Amino acid sequence: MIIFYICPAKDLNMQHKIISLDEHIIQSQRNLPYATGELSSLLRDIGLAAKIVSREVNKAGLVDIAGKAETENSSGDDVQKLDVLANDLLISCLRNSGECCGIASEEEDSYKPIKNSYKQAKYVVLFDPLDGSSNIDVNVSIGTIFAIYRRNSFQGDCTLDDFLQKGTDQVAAGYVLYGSSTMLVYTTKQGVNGFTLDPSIGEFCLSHPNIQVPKTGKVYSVNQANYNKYPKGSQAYINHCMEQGYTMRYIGSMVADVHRTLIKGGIFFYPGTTNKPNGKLRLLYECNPLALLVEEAGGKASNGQERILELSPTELHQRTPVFMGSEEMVNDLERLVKEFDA
Ligand code: AHM
Ligand code: MG
Repeated sequence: MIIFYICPAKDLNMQHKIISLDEHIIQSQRNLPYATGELSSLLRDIGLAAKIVSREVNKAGLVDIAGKAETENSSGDDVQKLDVLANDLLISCLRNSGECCGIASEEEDSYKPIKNSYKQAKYVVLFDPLDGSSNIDVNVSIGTIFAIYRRNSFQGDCTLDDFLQKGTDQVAAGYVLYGSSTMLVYTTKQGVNGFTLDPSIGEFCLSHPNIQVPKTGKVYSVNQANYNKYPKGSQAYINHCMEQGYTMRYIGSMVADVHRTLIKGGIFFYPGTTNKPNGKLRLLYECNPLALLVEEAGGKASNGQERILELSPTELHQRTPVFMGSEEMVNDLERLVKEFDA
């Protein structure tokens, strides 16, 4: 859909061509000679789910919806009511899309096949429906993260192997940030584009075309309170950041911290700790999709030794240490990890 946006007040005589998310998805599909439209349709349905989740997040303070749901997810974290709602909304949008044969979610112990009576859908979707859940109750940015893969099983119900693919096999990935405005950022491996939700027309409009991560930056983002639990290499890198006079920013919502890193440069990291050697963040639906976006935008994403996207997953809810952002900063980190944690 092409929208001509009439600017208010002083800009009354100016008309800007706004490119909506749906229009962008369709245009990108035209660049792929063998595209069938199925992935585009799936992405549009995720966009729709994002708008509904955004609406619910924005009224969280108004209705009795925020707060704990008195359950724990498979990783033992408290589950908030909005997490459950976002999870259910995404599943129902993906079920209705007809293009998705299975989902895996941070909020589900196991993957869920989706049956389609009229066609054999090609794609599986992995997501964290509402990441940064400890920030829900305090009106701080949270996000949805998603990764899309082509199934590698041939027929019938999808299998665990369809989900345990390397990050390099993703066909698309993205996130939705529920912040001071709602943004959807996605890639189909043809660059990274960001869209801001205009609530007055209910459309995601292209606001950040072709996002590029600056090669270096001056912001590091880590939970420094865990310093004494980090391996020597990560400690040495934090010391290096302080010696260089870098600024520290840590929101505690990975989507928001990585979004800032994509736009302004810097490094976001969550190393292993003495009690959790693989850290906290999940490979399949947190680290891989964000690593694909960061790499597609010219940055780097590593577990300290190798590319996040090259890791071979063995479990749905697997965790990994993660370091991502400006290439030069991740290179510095990797050098120190090699020197101190060999
Ligand atoms: P969640 O999936 O339970 O919300 O946890 C993931 C979040 C990330 O968004 C964030 O980077 C990290 O947990 C913060 O963890 P910590 O409070 O240990 O620093
Ligand atoms: Mg999460």
